Amino acid sequence: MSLIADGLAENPAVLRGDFERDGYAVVRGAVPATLCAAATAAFDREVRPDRGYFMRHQSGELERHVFTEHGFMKYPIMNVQDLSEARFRGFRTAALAALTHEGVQRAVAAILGEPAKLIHTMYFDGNQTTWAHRDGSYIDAQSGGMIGLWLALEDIHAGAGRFFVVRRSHRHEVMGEQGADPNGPEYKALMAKFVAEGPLEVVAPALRQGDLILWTSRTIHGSLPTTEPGYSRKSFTGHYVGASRDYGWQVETSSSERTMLVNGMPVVLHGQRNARNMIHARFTRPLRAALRTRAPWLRRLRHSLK
Ligand SMILES: O=C(O)CCC(=O)C(=O)O
Repeated sequence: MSLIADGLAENPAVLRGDFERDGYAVVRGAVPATLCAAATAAFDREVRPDRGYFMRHQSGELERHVFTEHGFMKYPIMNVQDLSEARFRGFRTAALAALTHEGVQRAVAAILGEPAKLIHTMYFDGNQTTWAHRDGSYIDAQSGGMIGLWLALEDIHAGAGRFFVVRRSHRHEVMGEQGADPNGPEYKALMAKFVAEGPLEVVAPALRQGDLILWTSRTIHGSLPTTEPGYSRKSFTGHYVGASRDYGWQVETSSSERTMLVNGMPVVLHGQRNARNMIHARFTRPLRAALRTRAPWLRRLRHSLK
């Protein structure tokens, strides 16, 4: 396993070497505990009690919170940078401060070879048991090279459903994955089989508050099933590309180019896409459902008018 303890600033070449060889690396204590705690406290204060709609990673739709039996938000929020500043100011500010913190910037720049741009984010509280996947099947820098980063906001308990990577999978093809829909059951089954049956090692490092794990856009990763549901896995994910690079979606038709600067780092805003999804979740979907429900009544009415 690639472990870099504190010596990162002095030795970015070691980090880059480990990352390129294994497809991932761990950086200890990159973000101060106070900032991690501020983010989770702001989540509890502003976001957890909110009954509105949030963009979700699993469905790609705006949905209300679903809570686990222990009261953790089950499905992560996608793109915290797009949250309303008026309603979630404390959480959004702390989230972006953490994901653009100097310790994060140094780690991603060491790997990218240039300062980074943050293109996609997530916040985790409970565990959705994320299916094994390569990020590059969904989103990547043009011609590859995006980095994923998971920041532990608390000490992550072994039973909470730790983040895992498949070591050296970035250089390994999975038979049948080419052309499979990354949101479809075939892709997910192929990846799950590959994780379960090898031949590569699955690694789920113990991460403490403020630690990072970074991985390539081709490294297969996900989250282990939760075995002790009383533990949360509070964390952020950030996906970064070199600031001079464009990015693109494999699963979307267009990519936002709108950015804001946080701690000097460009952060991509996906708000318009959210607005479309909001209209869909609040109006189109319920209207379609209502029309479906009323269809027999409409049919009867039409029939009696004939
Ligand atoms: O922590 C998780 O559940 C998975 C996160 C992930 O897949 C990602 O950030 O790309």
